[in-house]
Amino acid sequence: MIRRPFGLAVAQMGPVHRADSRASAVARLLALMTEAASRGARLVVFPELALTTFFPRYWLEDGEALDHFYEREMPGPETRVLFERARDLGIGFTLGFAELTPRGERFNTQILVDAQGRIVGRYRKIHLPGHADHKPTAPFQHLEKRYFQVGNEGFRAWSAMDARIGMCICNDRRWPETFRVLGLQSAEIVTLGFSTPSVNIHWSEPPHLRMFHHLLTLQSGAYQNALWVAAAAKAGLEDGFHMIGGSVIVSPSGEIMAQSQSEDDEVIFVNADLAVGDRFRQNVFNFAAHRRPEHYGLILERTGAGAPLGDAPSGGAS
Ligand code: CDT
Repeated sequence: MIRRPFGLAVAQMGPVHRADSRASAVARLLALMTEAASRGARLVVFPELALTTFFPRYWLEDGEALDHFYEREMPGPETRVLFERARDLGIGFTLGFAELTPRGERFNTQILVDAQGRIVGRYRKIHLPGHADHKPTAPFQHLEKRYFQVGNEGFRAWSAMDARIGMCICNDRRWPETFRVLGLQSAEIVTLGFSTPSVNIHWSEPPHLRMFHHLLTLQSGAYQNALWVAAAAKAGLEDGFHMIGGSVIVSPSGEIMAQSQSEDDEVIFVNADLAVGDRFRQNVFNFAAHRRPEHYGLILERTGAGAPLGDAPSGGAS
């Protein structure tokens, strides 16, 4: 089978502190983009909420202190240079940021920008973790349910840069439906920006499971849907709050082909052969040949887990 090489880079960011300016974040993104291009990347993946600190950890009243973290236009005065540099370097990118629309809607958003500097795709995060209420005794907040609405544009893949590219954000990776809906659009690459606190505020999770589950979701999502996954962390200690690193590029085999070594700004790169996905799509996960959606009805009918179907009067073995 003919190889289909695609230069794929992930740009991890170290901490962005609350007092750091947009301009300093953008300068770091430009340096990472330039390095990715010099290594042969056609696409570089940036983290979730890459332009600011991970502000959902703070309880903020409505008003300027909160609005400060959102972008009202994209590109805007401070981000336009990213689009111009991408066009000059001939590299595409994905970028995560907080979006405030003209109608006042707030989304946790990621855009796909092609090598001509044009926005060709937009994803608004669907699985919003955390809570909406103030938890004053918690070590920190996770207020995505307060600061963002559920994304209203679905999971979509786009034909761009000679590939089919889908996007998702952080907590989305823990839900297999995310990757399946993108796999059913023949996505070849799924990009993901993430910011994962090393402490789970919901329960006393054994610390080693944080990285294990992160990688498990990406590797299984890649394998079960025959696609490349490129995942970019915002990592390290942001004003004393720690986030895991573990930026990776995963092959459709489920193998990790590159992984970050630091919790700082760092580029990882793989010359990804998209034909590997073609082989897995044809020989292992040939959806058209083997899927049985007539038996998957509960996935659409139920949100939470309910009673066993076998308990229903007609549900027992005969
Ligand atoms: N940013 C994000 O989605 N983080 C979540 C943490 C959830 S803990 C409340 C994650 O799944 O990594």
